[in-house]
Amino acid sequence: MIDAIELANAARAAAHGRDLAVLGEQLQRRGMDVDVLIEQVRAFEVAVPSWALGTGGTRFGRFPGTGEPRDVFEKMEDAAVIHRLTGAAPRVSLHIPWDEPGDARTLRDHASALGIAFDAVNSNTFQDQPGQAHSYKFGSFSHTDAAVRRQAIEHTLHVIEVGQRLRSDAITIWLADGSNYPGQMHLRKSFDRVLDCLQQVYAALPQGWRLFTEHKPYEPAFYATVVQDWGSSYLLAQALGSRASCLVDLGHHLPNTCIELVVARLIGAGKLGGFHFNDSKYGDDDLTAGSIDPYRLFLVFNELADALADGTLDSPPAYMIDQSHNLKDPIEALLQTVDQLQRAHAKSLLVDRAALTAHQEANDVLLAESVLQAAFSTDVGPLVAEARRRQAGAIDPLAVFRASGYRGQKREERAAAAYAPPQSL
Ligand code: RM4
Ligand code: MN
Ligand code: MN
Repeated sequence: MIDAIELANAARAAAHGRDLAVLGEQLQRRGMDVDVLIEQVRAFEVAVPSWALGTGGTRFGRFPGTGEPRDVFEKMEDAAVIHRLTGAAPRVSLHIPWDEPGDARTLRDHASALGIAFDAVNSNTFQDQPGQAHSYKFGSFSHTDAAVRRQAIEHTLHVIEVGQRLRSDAITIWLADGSNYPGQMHLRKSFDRVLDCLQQVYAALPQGWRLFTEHKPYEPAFYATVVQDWGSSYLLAQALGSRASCLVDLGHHLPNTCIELVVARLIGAGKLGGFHFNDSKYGDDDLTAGSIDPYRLFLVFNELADALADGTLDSPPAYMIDQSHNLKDPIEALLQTVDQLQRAHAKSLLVDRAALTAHQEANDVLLAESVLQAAFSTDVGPLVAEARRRQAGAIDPLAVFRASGYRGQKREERAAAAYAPPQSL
């Protein structure tokens, strides 16, 4: 892949150089230094979710492609391809037990040999696992039965332990807990029980670890979800302590919610921990980031850029992807996603903050909005491509991936031989 990237970049070098020069000149006229921007885009990193490396599905069906990874070790190979091509995806977020590594040390070594490390680990108390003593049918951390709650806590502690062996330093907790009918669940007591369980997990959090609470308005609970909105998530993170913060999944908002406002509020409260990037049209659709509403994605990044520029945030929150690739090749979809995120991030850096502030202070609605539109409508393609090139990635990752024949090769390898797990397993 490395040779293929170099060859493809060389073939595109002249045209790319010209495009970049034109953009550089434009930006210079706007008082911006393209090299500084390129370095800022180079610093952007996002984690790839282990569960998005295979084809996803809906409750109506799943249509897997061929040559997909058969286990978490093969998922690391695919993640490494995404990182090599983009230079911006050096970590994987694991979902356990979906991607229970068995011997975590072996997985860490395998991943690290491929240049991949681990981001936040994710617990799963929304599905029953074979052999499990108690069912999560009526909840996990919110369950009325203390034995179920204990089992869910034990699982979460296990996920943290696996994460420690993988050298991860954060856990994301999304709970499906909720009710489908009025009266089914005591609305206040269920929340108190969730907080109590989270407090037990928080008390056991290893040094240097962070805990992210992730809210979601509905699904699978269709009447009342316990951690349904950013306010509930904030209450939990606040009650837990300084190492707990909120995770914003872009698909976890009721229609028309102003997500950038949610982001601004959490930044203001010092409780924005991280993101699950994706896009949606109706609900938690888990579509490719930037595919439906790229302006909204830009406006979210704009809040981050603003808070980083004025020092409200001293470092970016944890950037992670949470998508379900039902139709696209998962690697291709993730390459497209990273590119979209890099573009939104780059555009947010083009916002003329001094002008925006001046127009806001003067209540000049039109010019204030125009500042954002000027940044959003700039074609940052050459800038993002150059950032990737300097990261030893590809100017055009998707073209290199398609030309490499990687999926075809894996189709043969992964179909032909019976799967041989790495040796020490
Ligand atoms: C949920 C939520 C969680 C993800 C699961 C698979 O809707 O987004 O982050 O781990 O789906
Ligand atoms: Mn999520
Ligand atoms: Mn979701």
